[in-house]
Amino acid sequence: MNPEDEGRRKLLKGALGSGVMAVGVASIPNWIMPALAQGETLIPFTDVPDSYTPREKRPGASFAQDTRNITSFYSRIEDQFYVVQHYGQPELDVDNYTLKVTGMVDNPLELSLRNIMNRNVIEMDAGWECGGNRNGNFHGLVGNARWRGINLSALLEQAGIQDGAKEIVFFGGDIGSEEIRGREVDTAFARSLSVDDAMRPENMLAYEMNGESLPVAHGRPLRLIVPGWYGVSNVKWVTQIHVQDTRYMGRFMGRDYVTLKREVTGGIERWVENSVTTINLKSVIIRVVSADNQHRIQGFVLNDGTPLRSIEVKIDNGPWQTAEVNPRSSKYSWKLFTFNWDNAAPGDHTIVSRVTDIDGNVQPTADEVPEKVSNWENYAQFPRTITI
Ligand SMILES: Nc1nc2c(c(=O)[nH]1)N[C@H]1C(S)=C(S)[C@@H](COP(=O)(O)O)O[C@H]1N2
Ligand SMILES: [Mo]
Repeated sequence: MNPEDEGRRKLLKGALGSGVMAVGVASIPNWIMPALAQGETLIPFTDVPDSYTPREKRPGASFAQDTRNITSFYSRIEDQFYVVQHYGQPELDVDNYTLKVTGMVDNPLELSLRNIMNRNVIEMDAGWECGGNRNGNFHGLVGNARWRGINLSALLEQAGIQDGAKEIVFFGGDIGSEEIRGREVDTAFARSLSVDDAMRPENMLAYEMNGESLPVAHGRPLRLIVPGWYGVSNVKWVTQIHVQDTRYMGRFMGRDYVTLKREVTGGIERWVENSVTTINLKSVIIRVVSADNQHRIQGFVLNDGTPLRSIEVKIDNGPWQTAEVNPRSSKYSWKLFTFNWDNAAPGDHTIVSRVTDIDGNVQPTADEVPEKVSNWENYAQFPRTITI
């Protein structure tokens, strides 16, 4: 089935009243899809350098999408959903593929893809960004898709996690050579979760994306999805799940994707380092369109799944004004928003968005985010400039 239709049907089934979003949908917005409607034109951002042309999505390569061209709730695999990997893209032999569950479990498992596909099927909309997404590429390391696969906690329950287990490590089938203390060693991409985090009921192992079997670039045949967490958690090409009683300190937990920032720790100010985990509350304006003298500002929101209170837009030195949220949004999808900008005056403008969740957390300005040395977790408000 066309995922768009599927999404629309789900919406009709009552996503509006599901309470997933705390944002009020007082009136049905005049758009459901943010695609350029007929007669709409894109107003160029003046903050985008003339030289900026994102590369096309190519086999084997990383890819950032052009956020000005986000056209649908589900990011198309061919040219929209971003791609990042650190050791290249392995082409695993799907016929002989096995997923091993090893370590501190009562019943070690070894499952073929067929075994996996015979388990209970779950589906979920989830969107995320790379922890290294940033203003420079207009936050193009982002995507939202419909995923189909199996429930992780059910698999772990079947394996039977033993008392004393602390962490669950997810190893990818991609192996890279790392120089560590002057020595070349082969290591697999891997990320770990605490047992509690791994047992969250929403985690899944996915073998389909937008109704297609998982493409090589996105982890064929199986990837982990930890909804509400940065992309790095979503291990592609998973071949082994290992349960252990020590912390896993591989490159992507202990050295890379580690945010170094200044924080007050128990009353004492310190520089602290933390592994990138849950997605910080963030909104980004992706485009401004016009039709018949009416302007619209559109963007996306990502967070850890906490329901939202509001998404607002500010034009120049005006007040914060409420934007409308795409009612197809769900807990872990991205939330596309639109703001109808009436009577936009000709001239230069600065526009910015901010999102607030129901716990009262507000997306901070660049001056308000904690002082940070590393380039991970860029979630400050992102002012854009345009000329009408
Ligand atoms: N096995 C493996 N999984 C991986 C990676 C990797 O290098 N190897 N990169 C991670 C990072 S940093 C990101 S941002 C996401 C990107 O997922 P995507 O390419 O499907 O968009 O995959 C994650 N999973
Ligand atoms: Mo990433």
